[in-house]
Amino acid sequence: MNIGIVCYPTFGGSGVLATELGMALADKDHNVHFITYRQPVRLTGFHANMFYHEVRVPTYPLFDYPPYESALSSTLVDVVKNNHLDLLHVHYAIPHASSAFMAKQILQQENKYVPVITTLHGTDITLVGRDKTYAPVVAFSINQSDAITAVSENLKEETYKTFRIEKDIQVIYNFVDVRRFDKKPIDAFRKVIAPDNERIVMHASNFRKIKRIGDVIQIFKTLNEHIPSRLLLVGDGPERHVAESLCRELDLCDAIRFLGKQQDMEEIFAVADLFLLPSEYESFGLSALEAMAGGSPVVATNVGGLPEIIIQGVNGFMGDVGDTDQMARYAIEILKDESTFSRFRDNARKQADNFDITRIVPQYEQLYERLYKGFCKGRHEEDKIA
Ligand code: GMT
Repeated sequence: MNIGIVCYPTFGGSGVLATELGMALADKDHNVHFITYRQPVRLTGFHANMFYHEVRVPTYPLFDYPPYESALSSTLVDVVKNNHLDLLHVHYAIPHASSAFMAKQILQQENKYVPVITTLHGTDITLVGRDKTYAPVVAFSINQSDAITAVSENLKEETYKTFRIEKDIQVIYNFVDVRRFDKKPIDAFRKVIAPDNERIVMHASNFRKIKRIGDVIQIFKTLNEHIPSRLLLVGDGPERHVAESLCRELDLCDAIRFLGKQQDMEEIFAVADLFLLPSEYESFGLSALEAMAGGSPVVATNVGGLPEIIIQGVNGFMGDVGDTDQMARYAIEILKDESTFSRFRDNARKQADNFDITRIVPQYEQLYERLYKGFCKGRHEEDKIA
């Protein structure tokens, strides 16, 4: 099939998932066209079946806000027509679902039909999407999609609670390429970070308020008082300066390393012993799944879709939002001795297997097939009537 993928090209989970999906589909002989305003961060290397189309958003002195949504719709029309795309799969509703709807309408006027799939990722529903500035457009464009998927049962429920959605939402969980993440740690890297064999704890995110970076540091502080440890903070974002100040205030600068945005996440996950994700909300928590694939148990909050991947006391623990003492106790429980730690570690890897790329990507392919066939049938019937 010829598939168009629209996503944010940044380090956020929705862009990562969309890029990994596109690369997996290209490996399975589909032609995949990424349509984004910048090359997606995880889109690396050459692939014969993969194409990249940049959305150019020209500026003009009149525009305080260049109209990205219109530029995206026009680019979609162009790419669909010139590359004979069979469907468009947009990730993150805002503004991708409404741009795709507009493109579909334009194409229909020229008797070209292209089904649109919208995958909901999280804050497009639970935070930004429900803001009344966007809500009517979000609800309308989701309802206009030919298929809607959500990355967890929790997000599906949240979507039905937030908007009047008249269609079925199919849950297709996020996935991880277990083979890629199951790496041997690079000894030299471990030695540099933890020269005295300290435990290595990790957090990775876009450092927004919802991630509660302060809680990551507080949990780490208590853990480090009981079990000598080092904390790796991967990523960047608006809360980074808050995190840096807190490290200084708590006199933890020597124990915490800010690694910034990183490409080779699997190398970093491989040296980690524990992953922390004390977020206010996570629709799924893709970074937690990638951590598990790398063999790290997870201590997180019991919110959103996290209970769908973390099994309490088996591959990690969940505590209440903000209860850093409890989450620190959980971290200590996991790392207290080698046999407990290795049990958690094995269970984390086993759970990642349940979300392996080979199990999840076929679900998207089946959805594409179903839609494509339905669309062809509809078109055929319309032709007969005409
Ligand atoms: O908030 C982020 O971490 C980024 C955001 C995104 O859309 O890029 O992530 C959301 O989508 C991810 C991929 O489906 C999920 O794993 C994250 O849990 C979700 N984030 C939130 O719900 C806060």
